[in-house]
Amino acid sequence: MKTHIVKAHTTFFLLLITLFSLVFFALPVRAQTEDPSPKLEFNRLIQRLVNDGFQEDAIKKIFENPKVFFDPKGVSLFFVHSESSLDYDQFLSKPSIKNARAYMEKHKAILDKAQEEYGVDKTIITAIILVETRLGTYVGNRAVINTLSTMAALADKEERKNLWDSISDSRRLTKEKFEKKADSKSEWAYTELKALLKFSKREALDVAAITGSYAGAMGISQFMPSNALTLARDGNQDGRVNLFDHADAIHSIANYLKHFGWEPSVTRQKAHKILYKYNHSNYYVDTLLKISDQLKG
Ligand SMILES: [Ca+2]
Repeated sequence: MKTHIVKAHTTFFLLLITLFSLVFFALPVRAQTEDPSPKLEFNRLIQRLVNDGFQEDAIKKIFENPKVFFDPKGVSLFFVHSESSLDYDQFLSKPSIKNARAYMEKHKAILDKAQEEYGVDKTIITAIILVETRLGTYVGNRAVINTLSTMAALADKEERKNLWDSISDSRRLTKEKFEKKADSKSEWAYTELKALLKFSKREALDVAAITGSYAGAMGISQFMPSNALTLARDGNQDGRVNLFDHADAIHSIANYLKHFGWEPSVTRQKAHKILYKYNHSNYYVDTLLKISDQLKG
């Protein structure tokens, strides 16, 4: 009987110890994974946004989301990306032009409507969609908010040092060039981040779920948030601007080109100048014009 009680006591204590250990060791782990992390890297950025008029609670909530994080690896591409590695000629291949023709056929009604409404040739709209996202099939999978927030956080010297250290192996640039780029790009990213926050709020989108290119360009048209905010259009007239929808993307591109001076009788020289705004590369613009010529023929 006594042995039985002792055994029961021992079992009870063992159970207690096990339970205690489970609670004691499991809690901090849970806390690490489920608690919103403080994300010290963004503290100054959050304060700056609040100073600039963004609602503190809403901003803090966005940055508490586990999907929103400092992403040095992602933005390192800004510093090592080189245009010389791009191959735009691939878009002039026979299969590529054939795909573009099929796209024009599939979206004929929308393209015709946009061409008529904005006076922008549908072949140039299609050329942009082909080169930017392979006709809407490659829209990028990086969280735009992470790209822009990380880049914007580089306004802070400490965060800048973290990034410099983390890209030390892949960099092909001097510290001086890096600093210069970080100066200009952090301000640019801050402006785009503010636009992204306004755009997602206006369109009632989950900002953490918006994906894009390494530079933060979004959707089928690869618009930066500042352009999305002002120049994007609701092509399918469902009351929302969704750049991942073909009708909205097509109308948005047409509106963008019209905004910068495109008209039905646009000269080649003027067309070049307008398209250069979309992407600052002569190689890119020449390719677009060649694609457009082929699609006209
Ligand atoms: Ca729409």
